[in-house]
Amino acid sequence: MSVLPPVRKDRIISQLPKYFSKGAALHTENGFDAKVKTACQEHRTGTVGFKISKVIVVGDLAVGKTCLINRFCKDVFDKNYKATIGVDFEMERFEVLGVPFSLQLWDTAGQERFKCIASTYYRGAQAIIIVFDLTDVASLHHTRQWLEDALKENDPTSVLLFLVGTKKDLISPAQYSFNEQDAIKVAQEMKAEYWAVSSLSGTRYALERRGVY
Ligand SMILES: Nc1nc2c(ncn2[C@@H]2O[C@H](COP(=O)(O)OP(=O)(O)O)[C@@H](O)[C@H]2O)c(=O)[nH]1
Ligand SMILES: [Mg+2]
Repeated sequence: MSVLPPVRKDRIISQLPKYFSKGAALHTENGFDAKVKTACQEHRTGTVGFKISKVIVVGDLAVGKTCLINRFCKDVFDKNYKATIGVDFEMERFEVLGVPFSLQLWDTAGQERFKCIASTYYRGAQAIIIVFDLTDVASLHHTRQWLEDALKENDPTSVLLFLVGTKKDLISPAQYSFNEQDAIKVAQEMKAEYWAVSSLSGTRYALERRGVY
């Protein structure tokens, strides 16, 4: 039997995280469903506790996908980080209402440069994070194509979609507000949840905005 370190404190989810923008959110409930809570308490979650969910991250080259994964997994921002060719994913362990849950986060090893990502990268994803650079409007427009490619290998009815704008630290609040309207429109069309982040500062803007942080 392998002995795993305890799940990190910030990976213990006991409350449903709130959406970033109500106009582009996958769920707008305040908490977990009573049935889910009861099932977790009674350890009636079936195979969920052994489940590994595959999350793929797609988007144009240099929009900040690797930095986003590094900020999320290691809470660091390394300007000089380069994805190691061949090392494909990071594993993150969570505990959701006391039930173990693992995320396998796949980073591209730079293949997006050639727009020919291997189907094994896309295949079997439970969540797709489509990333664009808030300072580069073309990268937002390209997100539709990235999604289309990723969905060819997945079941569109069961996969969760997130549209994430990065490098929020590089634009003024006025410019951001202007760009956000476009981004939310794209997210709504995709039926994706929209987030805006900065991997450099690590700030979770939505939470900051709501006064949580
Ligand atoms: N200012 C700023 N720069 C960022 C941010 N995220 C990424 N970058 C920079 O954008 C460039 C591309 O990032 P990278 O994660 O390698 O992009 P990828 O090709 O999509 O994986 C690098 O020079 C990063 O330092 C951010 O939140 N803020
Ligand atoms: Mg990268």
